Amino acid sequence: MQSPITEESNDLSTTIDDVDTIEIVNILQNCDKEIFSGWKKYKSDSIFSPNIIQTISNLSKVISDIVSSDEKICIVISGCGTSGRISFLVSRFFQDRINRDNLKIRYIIAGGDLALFTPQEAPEDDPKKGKNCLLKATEGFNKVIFIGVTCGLSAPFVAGQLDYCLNNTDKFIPVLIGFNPINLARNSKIEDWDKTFLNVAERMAEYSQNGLAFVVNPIVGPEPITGSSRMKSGTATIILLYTILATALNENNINRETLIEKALKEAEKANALAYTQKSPIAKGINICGEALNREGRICYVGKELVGFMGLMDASECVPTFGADIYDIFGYVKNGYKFLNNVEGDLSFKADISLEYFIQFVAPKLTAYDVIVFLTPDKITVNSLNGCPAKKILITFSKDDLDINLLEFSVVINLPIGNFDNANSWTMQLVIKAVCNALSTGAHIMKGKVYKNRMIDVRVSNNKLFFRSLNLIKTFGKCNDEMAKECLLKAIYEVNSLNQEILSLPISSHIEKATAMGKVVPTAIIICLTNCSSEEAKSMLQETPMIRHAIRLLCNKR
Ligand code: S6P
Repeated sequence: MQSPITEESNDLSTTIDDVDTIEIVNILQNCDKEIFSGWKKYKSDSIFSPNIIQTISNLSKVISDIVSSDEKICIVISGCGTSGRISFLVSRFFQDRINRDNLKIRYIIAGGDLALFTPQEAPEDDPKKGKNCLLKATEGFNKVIFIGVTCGLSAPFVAGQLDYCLNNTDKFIPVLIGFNPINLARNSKIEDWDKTFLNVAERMAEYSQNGLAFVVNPIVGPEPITGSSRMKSGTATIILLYTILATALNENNINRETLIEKALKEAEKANALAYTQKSPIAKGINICGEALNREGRICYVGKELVGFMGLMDASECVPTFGADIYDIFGYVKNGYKFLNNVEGDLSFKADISLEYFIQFVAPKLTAYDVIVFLTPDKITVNSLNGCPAKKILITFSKDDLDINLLEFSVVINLPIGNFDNANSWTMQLVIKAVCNALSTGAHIMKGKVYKNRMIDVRVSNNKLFFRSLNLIKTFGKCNDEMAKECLLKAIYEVNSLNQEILSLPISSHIEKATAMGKVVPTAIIICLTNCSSEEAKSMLQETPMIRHAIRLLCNKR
């Protein structure tokens, strides 16, 4: 059975754990290029393909017609994890830019607003919660355009929402954004629900024949770190959402397809712009990697939505690399006031403001830590003068900044000279590519990647449970049954599995595993050596670089 493209290993990145940091950046760039050029036999389904441009154009026209009526309209963008964060990002961007009283643009993120910057992976598995959030967000509107983002065509939370929309097409127009062909949508059982994602996706495709629904699913190729949809799929999501909404809400009477193509080309240019600075990015990866290896922290600081890109990048490292939440964290100027998020000020749970960072976090930083400045202003830079942490500056305007550049270990200066949309959404793409490179590269240096796999993935939802099984199968060189046995032994820290454990639903295994570290590496070692879970753990303690421990054992077999 073919695996979804978003879960395949990318041929271009199989050595990413074994090359120097410049080569890491080269690999990331080559993988990113596939977003625009398409991938293997799916080239005709690339983001630039006529059928995708046509679908975007049709959708944009439908949205444009609806929003120009007098009815109360809501556009809701929804997703889990990175897809939810991007839903927020895009809705927040348009919040300041629409001037129609009858139109609201809202976001939904599984797990609520805390998930905007901390990992909340489990709510992804709940279709009923998805539906309830949708009902709450759309109460009182006559017409709703619902855009559900799930890169892998897999999230039950989004499935529940799309399914509800399909049953209520008088009010809802459902749109599905993702990066697999429909037939590769997830077909596993969803607990306490009677459908799979594939069932919903097929129905979406059927309804799209009559214009009652839309499916926008270009193929962008596998991720550089297998399954890490925060990377290419996240970038492609940003591109699609902005292109759809910017063209739909554009009041000039310009040819729609021309506008769409122009937006896509600008996005391609923005992505390429990030990689014009390979050498400073590689240097930045070295600094961040060293910090993580010495138990230091990486702190992103910035303002506005570019600052939010730091929060987003940081939070994704927890499920992807098994990072601790404060290993890498982001702060944005004016915190929640700037975010203007639905749940309001959550600083009693986590303070994410730059002001808090300057006052309470920075004074405790040492030379082992790193501050990454995302297009900062002079005041921010100056207020952190003298802080012993290493500093990386990412800027579009080094020369206008009028600061002492000697304060910085690295300056990543991105020349935006000939951009139509400078400081607009395309600039978010540039920053995203650089942040993704820094955090991915640093975790590779920390040994959290083996070949191009995230071997320390946190087992925190159903998709990740099955991804973990695949990892154990691949590196433990075993069958499905054995992989599951080893995973459960690692989760329950036992040497044999009793009936009670075996009869528990997958959601219970996930609940137990979510708070635990190094579950997958432990399971791989159990599988490779037939040792006890305790022995596997002590082996990992002796060789903390997980990649080395696994490589050593794999080579022995
Ligand atoms: C991926 C990230 C995850 C995903 C989330 C939603 O790098 O760690 O949080 O965004 O699982 O995935 P999907 O396929 O529904 O967009």
